[in-house]
Amino acid sequence: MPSQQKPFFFDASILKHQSHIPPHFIWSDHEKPCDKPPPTLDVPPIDLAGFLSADPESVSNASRLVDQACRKHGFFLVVNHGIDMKLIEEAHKGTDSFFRIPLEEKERAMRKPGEHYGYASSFTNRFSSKLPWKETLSLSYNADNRSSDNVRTYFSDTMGENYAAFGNVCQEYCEAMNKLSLDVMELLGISLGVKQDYFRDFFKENQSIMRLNYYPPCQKPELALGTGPHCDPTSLTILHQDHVVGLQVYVDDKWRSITPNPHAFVVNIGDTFTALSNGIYKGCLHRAVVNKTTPRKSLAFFLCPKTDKIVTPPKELVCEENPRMYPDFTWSDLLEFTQKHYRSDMKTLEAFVHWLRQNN
Ligand SMILES: O=C(O)CCC(=O)C(=O)O
Repeated sequence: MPSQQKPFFFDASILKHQSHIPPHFIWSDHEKPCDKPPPTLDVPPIDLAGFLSADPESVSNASRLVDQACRKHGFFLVVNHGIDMKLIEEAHKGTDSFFRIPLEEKERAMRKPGEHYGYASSFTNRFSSKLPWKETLSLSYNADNRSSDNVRTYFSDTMGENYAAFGNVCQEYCEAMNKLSLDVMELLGISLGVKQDYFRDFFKENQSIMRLNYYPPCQKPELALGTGPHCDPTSLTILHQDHVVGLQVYVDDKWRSITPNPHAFVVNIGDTFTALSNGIYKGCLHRAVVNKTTPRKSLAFFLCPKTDKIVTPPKELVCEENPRMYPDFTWSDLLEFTQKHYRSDMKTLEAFVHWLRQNN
């Protein structure tokens, strides 16, 4: 459980040069990154354009590959996804510029206690050990049409009009991720053998999160982690990495690297979808490592249900051989649990279910 001591101040522009890193960032021996980069994981690339063309062979191939990957480890790649490369490049460029501005300026968007959006570093973190070597900017995206401008507005309101252009890029990027994640939900509906539109409809009014991750160089990369080992508590993560290696996934009791590919999105199942699939699809333990010389960026879109929607599996996924594995809950309950009571790790879902049962 979290230690609630005073948080440590993280100014990346200073820390990235230090050869002695503060103890708050040092992980225990069994959790430290491997000495050499681990072998890569062969993640199946899913041809989304083929799937969306409704060509029977492409649909059957895509759903078979997704089904195998999600039963085993919960990770796959999507290629031919239709997202404009220029938009992806602009999102990376804007992210780079944002994190390079002085700390005082980034602090205008500082995440406030109890909120899950805004600028955060270990300075704002509620923990004081095993701190992640990174800075983040989290944005709240609401797919509901009535408030569809929320990302753009957030930037102008907190950072001022100079950030309007980047606000537009992030708004557009979220809208593109919203579309892509609903397409993937259709694929997951088919691969799980429920109605094709079931999960697309479930997530239509999603209240999701976009997170820009920035990992400054670290002079002791063998002691620190950019992001500690965790499974995402959200439903589906769509991640775009820049060209710098860093993402690792734990499969078959080993850490494996996921090689960056500018034309692909890395997709992974989160705890909420594991519960929705009645435990059939796994969320996978992953982490990010840092390096001595090159900053690394990743853009993560976390698809989440509308906060008050009941997370319960469709009846087709519950049977005598596979009885209900998790109680009903809402995303708002799980979000509260991870924001106030628990630091996301590989056991979040288990701990959450225990907490729910104790509190009901
Ligand atoms: O940066 C990465 O590759 C992983 C990021 C991640 O796991 C997260 O933001 O939860």
